[in-house]
Amino acid sequence: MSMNGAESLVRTLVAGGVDVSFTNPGTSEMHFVAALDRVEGMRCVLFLFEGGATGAADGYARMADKPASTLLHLGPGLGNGLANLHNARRARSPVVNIVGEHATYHRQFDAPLTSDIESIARSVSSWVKTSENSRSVAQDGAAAIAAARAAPGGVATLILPADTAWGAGGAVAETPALVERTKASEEALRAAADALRSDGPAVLFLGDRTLRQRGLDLAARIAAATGARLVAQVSNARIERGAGRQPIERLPYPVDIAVERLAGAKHLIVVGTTPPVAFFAYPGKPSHLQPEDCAIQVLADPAMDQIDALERLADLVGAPNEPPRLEGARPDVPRGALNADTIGLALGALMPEGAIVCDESITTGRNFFPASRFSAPHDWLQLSGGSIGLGIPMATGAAIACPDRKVINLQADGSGLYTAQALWTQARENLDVITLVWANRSYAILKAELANVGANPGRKALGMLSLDQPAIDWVSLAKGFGVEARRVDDLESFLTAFRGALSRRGPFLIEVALA
Ligand SMILES: Cc1ncc(C[n+]2csc(CCOP(=O)(O)OP(=O)(O)O)c2C)c(N)n1
Repeated sequence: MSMNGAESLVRTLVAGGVDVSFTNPGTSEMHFVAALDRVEGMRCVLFLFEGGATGAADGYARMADKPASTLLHLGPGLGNGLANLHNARRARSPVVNIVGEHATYHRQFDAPLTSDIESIARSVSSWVKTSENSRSVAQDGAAAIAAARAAPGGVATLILPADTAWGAGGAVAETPALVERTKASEEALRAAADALRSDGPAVLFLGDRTLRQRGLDLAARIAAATGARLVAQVSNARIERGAGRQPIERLPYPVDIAVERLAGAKHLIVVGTTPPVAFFAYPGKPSHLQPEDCAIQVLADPAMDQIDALERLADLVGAPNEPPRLEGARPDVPRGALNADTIGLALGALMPEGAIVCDESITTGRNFFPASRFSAPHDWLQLSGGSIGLGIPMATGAAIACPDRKVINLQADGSGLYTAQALWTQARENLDVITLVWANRSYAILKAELANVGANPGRKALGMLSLDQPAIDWVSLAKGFGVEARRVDDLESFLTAFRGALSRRGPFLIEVALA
């Protein structure tokens, strides 16, 4: 069948399992948009800012375990989407990142939207290619899917000159099969087992696939046999947790407390992540979080088969066949004042089974984790790359990946304002997302950071961290984007509003007054 390049690409994407496209297109992508219309099986979701589309692609990939595509408009559109592609890269989310470009023969004329797209793409992409013609574009699309899915998962940027889309002679290409992950070496396994058996406290430092139920069960069995502690990074792409699942502690964000948590550790066995480092350098504080004399063994890096490594390690250390059974109850519905502690308890008490928690809480959520230890089983997704403005888009993508599950987005107000227009996409697609906005009307974390870096803030410096003049009205904002909303300023009304939002479907936003 003869078709243009764009159509051959869309058909290749669908055949390769990429059947959602998060888009903000322009003129150079019009043939792709037209092809989306002609091809069955591709769901297209419009965002009003590219950071929404890229953050949604991240959230989608974390929950679907496969890539969606984006569709962005040349270098400027890609630039707008870059911060959340950075977060996707840090989460090791597979993303087929499609960027339109001027027709090949037009580029030489340096038209207004011309820029060096490949250079912009490179900093966040594991694979970058500009298609050359309409006959090879489908092959490039198949290669992009394979590259995005290649372990550990990454952003594959396919740049699509307009004439490769409208030119004729396209044919559907087959996506190459997934390459199997490499296995941990016998040597690394023995070193890890020796470390676990030797004197001195050991930490199993876990990330990526080991934070799903299977990995955590294995890790808990190893811990039961060896006394090792299970610890995860500050921020993780996805943790499966709640009743019936094995708990894991996360390193805290503040350097001093993180260093304290790892104090005394003699061995750190790393699986599915990299050794812990501080988010930032601070005068007089270390960059590494583990003690100087702590030996590090990397058993399996994120690209490797982490579950196989844990299975073999469990055998080697003679781990019990079953993980420990841990009994506990979710917290009671709290009473009293509305603050971060009571909100954490309310979440722990009311979170429904299968909830997907998207956590961009920043300071308000620092202590939420323990209260949901025994909540109904759920997933917890964090801001893995530290680039704020992910929460609302990530929740949107997660809701598209898992339409039968409740998404609860824990959203700090300052961060939410980077990409608030993704609420409109939630309304347009009628997605089942509750957004809880922590309206402290400040960049609270940065007030603490001023002190941490040893700066001496004056009135002007503090003014850079306040969002209260004028106060931002989230209820009006949400309603303007078509999302029902309500503001609460005491615990009773929070509980009523949250219960109400849980009992209905569709997007709802609660502005929680914390200032
Ligand atoms: C893209 C990006 N821009 C700026 C920053 C710097 N930054 C980190 S936290 C923060 C403010 C967070 O404020 P808010 O979301 O309201 O959370 P709070 O600190 O009040 O809990 C800023 C501006 C960042 N991390 N990423």
